[in-house]
Amino acid sequence: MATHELIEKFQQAGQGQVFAFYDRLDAAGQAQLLAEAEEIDLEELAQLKTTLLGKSAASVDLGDLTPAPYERLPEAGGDKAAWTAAKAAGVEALKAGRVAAFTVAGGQGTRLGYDGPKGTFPVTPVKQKPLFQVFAEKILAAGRRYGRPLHWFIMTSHQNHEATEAYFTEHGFFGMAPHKVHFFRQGRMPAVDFDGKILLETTGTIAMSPDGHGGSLRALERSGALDLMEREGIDILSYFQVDNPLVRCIDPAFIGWHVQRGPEMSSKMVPKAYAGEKVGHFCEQRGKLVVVEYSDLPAAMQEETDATGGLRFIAGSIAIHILDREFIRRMARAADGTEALAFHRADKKIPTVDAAGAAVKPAKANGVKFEMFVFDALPFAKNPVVIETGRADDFSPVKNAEGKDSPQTCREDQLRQYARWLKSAGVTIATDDSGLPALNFEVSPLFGDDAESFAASWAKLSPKPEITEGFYLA
Ligand code: UD2
Repeated sequence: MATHELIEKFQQAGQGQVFAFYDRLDAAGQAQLLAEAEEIDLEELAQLKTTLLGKSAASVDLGDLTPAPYERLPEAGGDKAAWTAAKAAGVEALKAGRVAAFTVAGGQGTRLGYDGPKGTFPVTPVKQKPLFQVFAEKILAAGRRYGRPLHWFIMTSHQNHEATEAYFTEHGFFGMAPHKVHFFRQGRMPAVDFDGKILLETTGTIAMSPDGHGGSLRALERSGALDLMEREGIDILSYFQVDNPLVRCIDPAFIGWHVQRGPEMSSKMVPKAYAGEKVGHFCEQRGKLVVVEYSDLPAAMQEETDATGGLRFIAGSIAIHILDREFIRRMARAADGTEALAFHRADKKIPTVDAAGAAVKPAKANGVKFEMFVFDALPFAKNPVVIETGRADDFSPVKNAEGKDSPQTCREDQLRQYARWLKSAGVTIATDDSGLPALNFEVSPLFGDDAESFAASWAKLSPKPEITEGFYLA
């Protein structure tokens, strides 16, 4: 679009303030501002002004919510035969090369006090492998097991895209074939003030921020990832977050449940550990599956108990999903808004400039950021299925520098897992009551990434090694 047309479009939309200082910028500055402006969908923004800005920040529809049904694990009373059949179906899909891994890695390690793409944060007990390496080795292991090396899609953000790519190059893609690892950037949304006016961050830049992990659906389409999947015969995307090294990146039983039910999106749940745990809640609402975020579900509902005394809204979302390729495409293209993911608003302190162009550091929230959440696609999916997973073998995120969900809790959960694997392979190892071994050691996912594969590799070792402090099993 020609420069004057673009500026005029903004003026007509009541957003002319974006170019208030345009004449003061040098040519490069002008070009940058124009490029940012071009990213903005003014119609979408105008819609958000009517739909979201009128409401208070926390107005989420809580009507008619009931707990969502889910498939229980066999050990929790689920149908063992159904789980066995699901696993077999998942293995089939993997052997047929229908599956790819997908990580949303747009976030930085801000809460961790870590400066850099979160996937580069070191997490394992001995080798201090970064999150990305743990996933790469799990994906490699699955490729070897099923005879079909997997593709891995990684969504980055503007902030960390170059750094992420450089990191993989520097580390030889952690053993993966570079042509199987695909990086693409997520989209951005402008921040607006409470009247819906786009905020400038500086006189020459717009206050832009990532559009949330829900933006992954659009970004998968826009980047050509869906077309690449189609060319490669991949129709199943295994979705997980960058912060959780315990995740089974490729879980045949989960894939099988998805395949057998023929749904468009599937999710894993864990029974919440305590009422206030910071996870989303799987609920049903007027016949649809929905996730209600912890920050949106009133404490009274989070604490509600059922007839057995357990939490009524027990099903916690740990952000592990499976998505069907064509479902993603449909959601990404839903331009008429009927099936498009809704935006959530977050009121924030957004650094900006005043009418004279001087920097303003607001002391209280002065505007709104917009984000989409991937789980908001669930109500649009046909026959979505939620399955239970064992927390100890699927979920231990690194989110905070200390306390809950910290590098320490995550390291301990990895050690407990190794100890359980050793135990089930017949090796005795001293642990405390929580199953935490006294020794610090590490198992590479390439040696074993679940009890079964661990036991198989262990059986082949002769002589058996002694597990000592700092031992690494690779
Ligand atoms: C998320 C879920 C929560 C629970 C929890 C489990 C939301 C809103 N909440 O909480 O219900 O499942 O995870 O750990 O999702 N990301 C991007 N781009 C963005 C924003 C996020 O790629 O624009 C990625 C980020 O890199 C990370 C993931 O999404 O991998 C989760 O982001 P978060 O840390 O904001 O989510 P959190 O911990 O609040």
